[in-house]
Amino acid sequence: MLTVGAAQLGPIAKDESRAAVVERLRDLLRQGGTAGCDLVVFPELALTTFFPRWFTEDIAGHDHYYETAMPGPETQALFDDAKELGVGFALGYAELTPEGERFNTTILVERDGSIVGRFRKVHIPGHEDDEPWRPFQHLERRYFQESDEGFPVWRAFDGIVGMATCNDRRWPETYREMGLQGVEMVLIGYNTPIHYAPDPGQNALQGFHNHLCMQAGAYQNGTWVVGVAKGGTEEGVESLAQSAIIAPSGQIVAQAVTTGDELIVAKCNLDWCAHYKDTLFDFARYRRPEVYQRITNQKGVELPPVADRGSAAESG
Ligand code: CDT
Repeated sequence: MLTVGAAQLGPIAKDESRAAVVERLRDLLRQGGTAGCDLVVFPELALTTFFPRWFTEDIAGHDHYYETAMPGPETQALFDDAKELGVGFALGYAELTPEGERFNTTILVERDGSIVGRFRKVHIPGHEDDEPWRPFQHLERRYFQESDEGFPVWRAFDGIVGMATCNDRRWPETYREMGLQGVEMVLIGYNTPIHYAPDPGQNALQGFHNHLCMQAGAYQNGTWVVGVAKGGTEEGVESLAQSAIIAPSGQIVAQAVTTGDELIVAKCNLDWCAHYKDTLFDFARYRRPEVYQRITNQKGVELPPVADRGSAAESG
C-alpha cells in the first residue's frame, strides 16, 4: 500500500525567486506528511516558470533557470524535510550538467532523503527556432536535449516505480517500455498550454487527451499512473490542470479541482497491478512481439510508409 500525493502547482511567475517556490513545495510536502503520504509528486520544471516559452539567441543567458547540482543550496531544505517527515518526492527541474548538456529532468527521492534515480525527458516537443507568429512559443527543443537513457524503472517505495515527463505521456511506448519491466507506478509531471498553435482545433480536447493517454497507459500496462500539472495562467499562458491519480483499471481515483497549488492523495494498492498483469495483460502469455512488425503477403497489402522523423511539414 503506497499513499501517494500529486502536488499540483499553480503558476510560477518569471520573477518568483527559487526560495519562494521551494517554500511552496515544502508546504505541499508537509501537507503530504499530514495526509500520510509516502511519496509526493511535483510537476515538470517545478522550480521555475516555464522559460522555454521565450526565445533567446544565447541560452547561456538563461542558465539561472537550470540546476547544476541536486540537491543545491536552495533545494537542500526539501531533502531535509523528506528525511524528517519520512515522505519521499519526485521533482522536475531543468538540469545543466558539468559537460554543458541540458535536460528536462525528474529525480525520485526516497523517504530517507536519498536520490533513488534520475529520469531525463525522452520526447521533447515544440520547436528549436524563433517562431514569432505564435502567441507564445514552445522552445523546449532549443533548451533541452533528447535523452537517450530510455525509461528505466526502480525498485523503490516497496514497489517498482518509473518516471516520464509531460509529452512522454502521449506516447504508448513510454508506458509499454516500463510495463515490460513490471512497473507498478509511473510518475508524470506536465506543463500543457491549452492553446496548441500548430492546430488550435486540439485546444478544446486538451483535458480529454491528457486523461485519455494516462488512463490508457495505466490500463494497458496494469500500473498506477500519477499525473501532476503545473496549471493555471502563467505569464499570460493558460495551462491545463486536472492532475489525476489513476488506478491500474484505468479509473481516476483522485483528481484536482483547482488550477492552483493543490495536493490530492490516494492510497494505492500496488497488488492491484497484478489483476491486470496476470490476466488480460499477461505479457508472457498473450503478447506477440514476434508478429507486430511482420507484414502479411496477402494480395493487395501495401507496405506502409516508413516513419521518418525529419519529414514533418510543420513543427509541433
Ligand atoms: N511540456 C510539454 O511537454 N508540453 C507538451 C505541449 C507541447 S505543445 C508544443 C505536452 O505534450 O503537453
